[in-house]
Parts: sequence; C-alpha cells; structure tokens
Amino acid sequence: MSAKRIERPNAPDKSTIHQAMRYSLFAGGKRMRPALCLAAAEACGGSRNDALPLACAVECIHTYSLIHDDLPAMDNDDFRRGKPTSHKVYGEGMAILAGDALLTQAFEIAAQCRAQPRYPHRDMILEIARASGSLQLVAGQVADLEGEGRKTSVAQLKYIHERKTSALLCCSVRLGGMSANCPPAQLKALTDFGYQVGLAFQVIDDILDVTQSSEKLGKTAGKDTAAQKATYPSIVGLEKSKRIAQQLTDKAFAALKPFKGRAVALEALAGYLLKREH
Ligand code: GRG
Repeated sequence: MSAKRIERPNAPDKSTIHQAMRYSLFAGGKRMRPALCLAAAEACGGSRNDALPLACAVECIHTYSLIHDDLPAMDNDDFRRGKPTSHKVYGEGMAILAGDALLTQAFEIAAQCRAQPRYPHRDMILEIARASGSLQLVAGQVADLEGEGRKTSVAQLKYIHERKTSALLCCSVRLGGMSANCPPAQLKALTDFGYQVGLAFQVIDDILDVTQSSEKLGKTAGKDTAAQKATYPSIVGLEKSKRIAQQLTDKAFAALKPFKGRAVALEALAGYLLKREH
C-alpha cells in the first residue's frame, strides 16, 4: 500500500514522468555542480556555451541521486529543496523512474557537448559515467547504507565522502576544464581543487544538519543524528569539524595557485561553500 500522496502541481506537459523530472530538477537547488563546471571553464579561458551541456548533465545526475536518496528504502525523507520529495508527490514507482530518466537524460545532454582537441566526447562521457557509477557515487551510497548502526572511523567516513559527495563535485570541475581544452597541468589543479572542495562540502553539510533548521535547509534537519549516522560532528565534534572544513577549503584555494588569479569564480564558490547556511 502506498502512503498518502500530496497534490501534484499543474504543469503544461501532461506526461507524468516529465512532470516528475521537472518537479525535482526545478525545485530550487543551489546548482553548485553546474556553477563549478562553468567557473572551471572560465578559469581555463573556455566558453560557457561549451561547458553548458556538461553543467546540465551533472545537475541531472545530482538530482537523480537526491530523488533516489530520499526514497523510503534509502534515507526516507519527506522534504528536499523546500518541497515534498518526489515519492511524496508522485509515488515511489514514479520517483524511481524519474531518477532513472534523469540519469539517462544526463548522458543524452552530455553527448551534445563539443569535443575538444585534447578531450574527445568519449573522455567527457567516461568522466561522468565513472563519477556516478558503482565505484564512486553509488559506492559512497552503498558504504553509507552498510555503515548504518555501525561504529565508523574518520577514515571510513572520508571514504564515504570521497565517493558520495566529492566525486561528482570534482567531476563537475574537471568537465569545465575539459570543455575549455585545458592543458594537463590545469586539469590536475582542477582535480585537486574539486577533491578538496568536495570533501569540505560534505563536512559543511554535516555541520549544517546539526546547526540549521529544516526551513533554512529545505530538507529535514537533524536527520543524521536521528538516524545515528556517522558524521564529522558526531565523530570529532562540532568545533573540530569547522576547523576541518576550513582546512579543506584552504587546500582547495591552494590548488588554484597555477591559475595565477584567473580562477576568480572558483575561489568565490569555494568561499561561498564554506560560509553557506543551507
Ligand atoms: C545513487 C541513490 C544514489 C545516491 C547517491 C548523492 C547521494 C548518493 C545521496 C544524496 C544525499 C547526500 C547527503 C549526498 C551527499 C551530497 C550532498 C550533500 C547533496 C546535497 O547537495 P546540495 O546541497 O543540494 O548541493 P541542492 O539541493 O542545493 O542541489
């Protein structure tokens, strides 16, 4: 038996699957992954137009992962991006399909990007597939699921964060560089930046879960504590978590040195992520 559903919003497209896909995609996320992708392209002297299909693709992947993460079989959450979650509005079956369709849509959009001399289409598609597959994004979710109710070390938590959060953020930054045909040294700098920013992002997310309200977050606050999930605040405490987030952000800034001041937007985004309140 399915839970009571919330009234669906009116939408011009009568097809339920497309309504469900749009509902989550346009629910009001921060768009950090596309922003990082565009900012990385800019740092490498590329154009926004060339980065745009890749930026949209990573947002589709991210939105799919949130829809599935909120399902009763996963984190079982009622709110996301300030709205009832997909399965609350469309039912579990449709929410699963909306996630599946967004994952597929991501590759359809990414395939429309312009190949670059150093980076053929194959490389960009591989980048997205690897970051979202069973060794990265999905592996992080698996480790998270398997870790529930078990004692988790900082090293195990870092393993989860690297995959669940940092992989897609890092991929977003790398794709921006690739769309700009960046040289290998710049791609390496972007990789270091994306990795550190990705780790900082999740530490900050864990901090916000215990310091902010549900209204502010647009999702249920305090869920990690209620589910006895391993987080930085629960393992090392709130103050040390804040210091770790600052240290990771400092490392991210340091990774941008080779850009010699041309990565202004990336610096601004890393600064914003550290200070964000939702
Ligand atoms: C493959 C089912 C499946 C899940 C993958 C991404 C993921 C694992 C689960 C989502 C939940 C979660 C805590 C992910 C970590 C990344 C994160 C903090 C997501 C929230 O990202 P924001 O704050 O969200 O950028 P908005 O709504 O602003 O886009």
